[in-house]
Amino acid sequence: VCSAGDPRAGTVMAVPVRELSAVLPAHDEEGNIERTVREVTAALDGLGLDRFEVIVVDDGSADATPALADAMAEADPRVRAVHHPRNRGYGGAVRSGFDAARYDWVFLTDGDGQFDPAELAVLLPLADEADAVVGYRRDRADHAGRRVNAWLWAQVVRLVVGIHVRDVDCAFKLLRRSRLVEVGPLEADGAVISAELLLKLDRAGVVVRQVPVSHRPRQAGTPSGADPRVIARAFRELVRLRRAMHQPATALVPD
Ligand SMILES: Nc1nc2c(ncn2[C@@H]2O[C@H](COP(=O)(O)OP(=O)(O)OP(=O)(O)O)[C@@H](O)[C@H]2O)c(=O)[nH]1
Ligand SMILES: [Mg+2]
Repeated sequence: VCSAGDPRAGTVMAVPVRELSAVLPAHDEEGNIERTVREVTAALDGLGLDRFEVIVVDDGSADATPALADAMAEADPRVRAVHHPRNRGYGGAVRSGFDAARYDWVFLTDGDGQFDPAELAVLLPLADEADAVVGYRRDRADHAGRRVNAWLWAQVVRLVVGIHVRDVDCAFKLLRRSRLVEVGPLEADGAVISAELLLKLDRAGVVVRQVPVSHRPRQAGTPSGADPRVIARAFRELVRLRRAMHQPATALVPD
């Protein structure tokens, strides 16, 4: 099979992405992070980019993740490690990854290896027509309970802030960095960051393309999406986001 990133496909010249910063949030991912970084690096290597970097955002991990991230950064100059002294949450990790990114395009994916970075080749050519190319999970490789939770959450997000993207929380996003800078600082520390990001991009008029991607089971570690504190924070931040997004609009309505 010839993918868009494959020189045999003859489309490499058409790909507008020449340099890319991959951002990988990682909280206690000692069982996954090395494999994930290796896979991401190999995938990016195969795309014929001019330059790239892989940024591991260790979000105050209590396991071997920080040491592994440092060792990989030491061994490969294209890998960088960013550390949070304390755990800040998924949104905090995404934000510091975005801040650390130096190249024109940012590829956000999870440090737990649930996505296949080779599929970035499918997203890249679409960057020609959209400044945000985001994945949606064709089939979620999660347990039924987790899937129900995720579905409910997606409905709540849709109702509360009105986002019409198929899979808001899919951690497979290619974004033009200048548009990230343009939308201004993101504020959520938790899972709401994904909704905040898409909402702000939409308000800024950024064209978003959606692409089906695969999703693989977690190989090691435990999912934290169902942690009651994570959920409580998500709801708090969702309400805050709604307020923030609706205020300017109502203020502009002439009386
Ligand atoms: N949950 C969580 N994840 C974090 C945090 N900081 C960074 N991450 C990373 O964010 C990514 C997504 O978290 P996951 O717990 O895998 O969430 P998920 O993929 O929606 O669900 P599961 O994989 O089923 O847990 C992973 O790579 C985590 O390591 C944090 O404070 N909480
Ligand atoms: Mg995961």
